[in-house]
Amino acid sequence: MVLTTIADGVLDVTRGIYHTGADLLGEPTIRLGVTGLARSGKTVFITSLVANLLDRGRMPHLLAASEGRVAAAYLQPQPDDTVPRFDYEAHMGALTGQPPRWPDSTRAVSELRVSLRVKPNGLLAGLQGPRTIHLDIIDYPGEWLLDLALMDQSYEDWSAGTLKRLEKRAAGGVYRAAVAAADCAAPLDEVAAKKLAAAFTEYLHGARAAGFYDCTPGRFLLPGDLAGSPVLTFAPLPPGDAPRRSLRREMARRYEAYKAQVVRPFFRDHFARIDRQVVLVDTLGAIHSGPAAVEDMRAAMVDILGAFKPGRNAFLTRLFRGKRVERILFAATKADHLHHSQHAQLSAIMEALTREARDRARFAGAQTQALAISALRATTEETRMHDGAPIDMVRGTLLESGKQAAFYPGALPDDPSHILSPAQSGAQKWLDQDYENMRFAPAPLTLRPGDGPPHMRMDRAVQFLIGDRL
Ligand SMILES: Nc1nc2c(ncn2[C@@H]2O[C@H](COP(=O)(O)OP(=O)(O)OP(=O)(O)O)[C@@H](O)[C@H]2O)c(=O)[nH]1
Ligand SMILES: [Mg+2]
Repeated sequence: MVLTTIADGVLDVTRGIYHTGADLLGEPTIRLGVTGLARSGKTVFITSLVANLLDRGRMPHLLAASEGRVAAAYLQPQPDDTVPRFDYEAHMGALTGQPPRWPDSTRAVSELRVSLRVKPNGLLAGLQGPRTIHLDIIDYPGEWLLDLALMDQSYEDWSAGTLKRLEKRAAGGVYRAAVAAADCAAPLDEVAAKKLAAAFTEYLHGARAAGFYDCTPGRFLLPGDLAGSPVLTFAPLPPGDAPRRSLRREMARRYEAYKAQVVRPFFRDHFARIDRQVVLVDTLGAIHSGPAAVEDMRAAMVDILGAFKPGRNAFLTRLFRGKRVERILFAATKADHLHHSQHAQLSAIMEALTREARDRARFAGAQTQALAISALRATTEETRMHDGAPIDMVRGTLLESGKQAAFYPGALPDDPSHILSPAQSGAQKWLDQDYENMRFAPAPLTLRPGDGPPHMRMDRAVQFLIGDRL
C-alpha cells in the first residue's frame, strides 16, 4: 500500500513538471474527455470534432472561429507514449469512403492532440501574436467509470451487493446455479474459477442487454487486451469460510488485483487529468427501447455525475487533490434521426434528465449543459401530407437494405415529464406514443474546401466545452 502511494506521488510530480513546462512555454493544454456507453457515438463524435476543427467552415457558433481568430489547426503527436492514438485517418476514411460507412467499434482508451494557433481577443488583441493551445482528446468507454464504486468496496461488500441484484434478474439464473454448485472453501481449481467467471460474464452481458446499467466490473464487458487474464477471472461469492488457497480467498485476491492494476491506473492516468468532459447519450435509442431503458439511462447519468464529484469517494479525493473537471456537456447524439422541428423537445428531455441527475447525485461544482447534436448528419428533411396534415420527416439511406426511405419516428412530448415520469414509475411501455428508431448509413460527402463534415450543433458543443479558453 505504502509503496503504491509513493509511486503515485512520484508520477504526479513528473506530470506536474511536464504541465508546468508546457505552461511556461505559453502553450496551455486542455484535456477533453469523451465518454458514453457502447455505441453512443464516441468515435463519430471525435472524428467529426477534429475534422470540423481542422476545417472550420461549418462552425459559426464557435466564437474564436467565427471571429477569425483561429489562424491554424493541425494534428500533433500526442504527449502520452503509452496510450494508443485515436485513429482519426482510418475513421475519417470510413466516413468519406465510396460508399461511406460508419467506423468500426472501438474498445479501449485512445487519444489525439489537435493544436490551435489562436489570436487573443479583447485588450491583448493588438499586443500579442497568436498563441498555441493544445487540445488533447481522450476517448474512453463509459462502462469503465462505473468501476469507481469498487474502489471503496471490499470483495465481501461487492459480492453481497452484486448477488442481491442478480437474484431478481432473469439473466442471473445460470450464474446462481453455478454458485450453488461450487465449493467455495475448497482449494482453488483454476478450471472451476474460469467457469464461474465465464458464467458471471455471461450474466453481465445479459443484464446489460436487458437494459441494466449497474454491471461492474466494467472490463468484464469491455476487456480490451486483458481478456482471459487472471485479473478478469473472478466472480462474486456468498460469505463463508475462506481458508488459505481456497477458491473464495483467491477470488477476493483477484478482485483486489483488479482494483489495483486495472481500475486505479485508469483513474490516475486518464480520468484525474481531464479538464472538460462530454458524455454522449443515445437518448433517442433509449426512448425507442421503452421506459425501462430511459430509467436506466437516468441512473447512469447519476452515477456518471457522481464520478465527477471527488468529495464522494475517498480514493478520488486523493487523486484529484483539489483539481476538478470544470465543464461537463451531456449530449443526446444522433439527432439527425429527428426533423429539426422536434429538436427542442429532445434537448428539453436531455436537459430534464441532466437536472434530475444533478439533483440526485447532489452534484455541485462543474458547469453542466445539455444539448441535442448530430456529429455526422446522415439525413435530409422533408414535409409530407398525411391524411390532410403535414408531417415532418427525415430521409436517408437505410443501413440494412441500402434503400432510400423517409421516416417519421413519432412525436416527442413538449413536456419532458411525459417521458421521465412513466420511466421512473416503472411503466412497461409508453402510453400514448410509439417511437421508432432506424439506422441510416452515412450520406456520401462532397466537401467544399474549408468545410468539415455536416453536423448539428457540434459548434455549440465545442463552444461550451472549450470556447472560454480560446
Ligand atoms: N445518423 C447518425 N448515426 C450516428 C451518428 N453518430 C453515431 N451514429 C451511429 O451510431 C453508431 C455508433 O457510433 P460510434 O461513434 O462508433 O459509437 P461508439 O460510442 O464509438 O461505439 P463503440 O466504439 O462501439 O463503443 C454508428 O455506427 C452509427 O450507426 C450521427 O451523428 N448520426
Ligand atoms: Mg468507438
